[in-house]
Amino acid sequence: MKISALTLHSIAIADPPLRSSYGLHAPWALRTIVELETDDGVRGVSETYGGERPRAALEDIRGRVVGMDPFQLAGLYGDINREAVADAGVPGGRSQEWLVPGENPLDRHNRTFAAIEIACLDIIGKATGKPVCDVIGGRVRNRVSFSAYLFYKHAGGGGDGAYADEYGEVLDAPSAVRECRQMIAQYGFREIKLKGGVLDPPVEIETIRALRREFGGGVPLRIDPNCAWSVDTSVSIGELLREELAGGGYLEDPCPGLAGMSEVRRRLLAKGIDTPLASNVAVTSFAAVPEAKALDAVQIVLSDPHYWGGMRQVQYLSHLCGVLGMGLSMHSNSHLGVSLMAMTHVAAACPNLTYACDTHYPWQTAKDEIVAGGRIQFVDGAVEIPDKPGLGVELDYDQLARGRERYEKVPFRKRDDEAEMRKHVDPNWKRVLPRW
Ligand code: GKR
Ligand code: MG
Repeated sequence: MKISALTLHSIAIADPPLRSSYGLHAPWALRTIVELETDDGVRGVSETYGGERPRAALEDIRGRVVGMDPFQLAGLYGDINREAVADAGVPGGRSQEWLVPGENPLDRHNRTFAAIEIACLDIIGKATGKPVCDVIGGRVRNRVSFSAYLFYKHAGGGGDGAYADEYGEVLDAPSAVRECRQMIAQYGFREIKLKGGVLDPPVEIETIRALRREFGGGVPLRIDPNCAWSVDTSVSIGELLREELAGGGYLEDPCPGLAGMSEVRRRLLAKGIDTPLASNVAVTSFAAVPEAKALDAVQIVLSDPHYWGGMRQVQYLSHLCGVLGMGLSMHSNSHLGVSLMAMTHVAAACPNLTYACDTHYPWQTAKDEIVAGGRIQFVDGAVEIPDKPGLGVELDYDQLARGRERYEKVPFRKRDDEAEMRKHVDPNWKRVLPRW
């Protein structure tokens, strides 16, 4: 079996005006849909970051991919990563602090490989009649839980204005509770993540407290300010939210850098507060994991097949975290159903992944979904592994064509939340870390 064609579809999907410490989401998020076809007519698909650079990186390896056997992934990984070995040897040197996901040059090879690997695994699954999670070693769960991923947001549904604004403006604690109630009613989520680092800390503290009052102690809570707090602020918020973040919750990337997180941890432990610290910013590569462990800076690593180098690398990460006594969760970015299924399959095959995964899926709509049959269904906050080979999804080519048309109309080719913030909220806005 050989890959005979590689097709790239650059698409744009509506994205509401969500806030984070990076700034503001643009009305459109960009994605690339990767399609591979084999000489015997099997098609595999994956979804990755959008815009010019991710597409160009995939174009660069077209010659290496077309003609290869989709089962021979280790050789491809080696070839793509050859020049990245020196980068990977810099512990902590690949931090994501200042870069939106998908824009870290040091992840570029992992991102490119992942997009091909996932489509190849879809092909392998279809060729062998097995779901991807069983191809990569076997599932340890049939259903993968996701969390209600809350964002503070401005009013508006994103896109060209023709998208419904399901959640309205969310810029205080009561509206965040309302947003969460709506999301839980629709998807049944049983864990909650709040994207923080947006409003003054007292408002975010009150939001977490209000969520706890509303949903009770049985629903774990986590907050992720993407490094917007200083060490002192992180420690005092850790103290103030000690009860709310206990019982399966965590504090995600409160401040910049492993040294800062290590200090936060030390000072919280000294006060008898054992809230785990999680990260998808300070730890984005294998090289950073031992340092994070040695400093006790991070107790839970957020994996992501899109930039950790695909599904098998996430499984290796799961194993490494297990060996080091660290927990594993999963990070997300604005995405459609193909990414959701890739995340679901790999999460199903990671024994050490015990937290509900992040997903931005509620922020996208049926109007833009490119999976045949429409939106992926959640039951009780979880996605079930479909009883189908491969990822279990096919493309809707009409929807894909609409996504490509939208992409042609979008005036930018790269996510820039700071620029959006200046355009729509405050012309003088600058990202400052830490801000509080
Ligand atoms: O979508 O604005 C966002 C998030 O802030 C995203 O870019 C982060 O990478 O969700 C992510 C996180 O957990 O840090
Ligand atoms: Mg995060």
